[in-house]
Amino acid sequence: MHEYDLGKHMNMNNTAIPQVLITTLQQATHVVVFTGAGVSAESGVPTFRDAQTGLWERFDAEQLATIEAFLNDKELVWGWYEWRRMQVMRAQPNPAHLSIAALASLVPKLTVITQNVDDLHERAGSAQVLHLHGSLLSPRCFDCGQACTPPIAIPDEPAGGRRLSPPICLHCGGTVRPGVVWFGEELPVRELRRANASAKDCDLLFSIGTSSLVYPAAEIPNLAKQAGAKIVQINPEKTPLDTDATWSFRGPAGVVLPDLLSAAYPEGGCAP
Ligand code: BV8
Ligand code: ZN
Repeated sequence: MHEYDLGKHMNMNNTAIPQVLITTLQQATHVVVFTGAGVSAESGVPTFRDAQTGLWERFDAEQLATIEAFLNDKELVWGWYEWRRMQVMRAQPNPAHLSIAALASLVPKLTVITQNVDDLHERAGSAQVLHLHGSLLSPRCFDCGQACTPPIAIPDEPAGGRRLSPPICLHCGGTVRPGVVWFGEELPVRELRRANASAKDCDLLFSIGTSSLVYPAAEIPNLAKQAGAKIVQINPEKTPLDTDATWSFRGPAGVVLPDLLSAAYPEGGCAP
């Protein structure tokens, strides 16, 4: 595993990008970008494992992101998701999202796979994003599965959040739930199948801003590696992927990705 070192290709943000990675990216026919909550960190959206605050500070996210937590206290859990949705709607895509969107016009084929439940990739311009863990913006009925449009008005949320009653399904009168995949729930079959197929087909996979702890999503970089792809990890912290990554950049995605694009595409690359 190559940890990037300064000095080789100094450029605007002083990030060193190895020439072999630049060439690998320039010659790639299919690039996969696999993201986690860290890619939205520089947009001000807390990551999944950041300590909870306010009303939820006594919980781990993993305790709240379960069907049991919702059935046990719908108002507490629905309030958490609405508070998170409001944070996302107030956030803007950051240079990491914009670089990933720009990459689509710089490589022959790009597949974006995300574990995130925000829409910042889409708002940055990425298309056909594969959401493995659902979305904050697609609540559905707990009972009949009918899609439910999220409440339009963003409540003027107190900083610490608040308990909120989930909406009632207009189709069957059941309870609306967040449109995310909870722990213990199956991932969407179509998205996971397409994500796995892309991982096996690509020649270069970026794993960006994920602790690489949640399965089966965390399997995706390994599928790519086993199929012969090179793996680039971008994360300020160490993760279990360190041993399998070809290159690991210990830095924020919003700095490393623009550097990488400007090093690989000095003419075409855009500094988002
Ligand atoms: C299932 C939606 C079975 C909800 C989420 C093996 C195989 C299969 C399952 C399991 C298995 N082993 C264990 C399991 C069970 C479980 C699991 O994986 N548990 C873990 C904790 C061990 N998996 C499941 O339950 C899955 N379901 O397997 O069902 C089944 C099969 C058939 C039929 C029925 C059932 C479901 C998992 C999905 C759970 N839902 N999210 C919500 O959001 O509320 S997962 C949740 O974690 C988020 O989606 C998040 O994206 C995901 C991963 O976290 P990260 O994205 O990595 O975020 P995190 O905060 O952890 O890390 C952020 C990283 O960013 C850090 O490393 C940080 O250093 C870095 N960073 C910070 N700033 C920056 C940065 N990086 C770059 N730049 C920066 N600026
Ligand atoms: Zn219903």
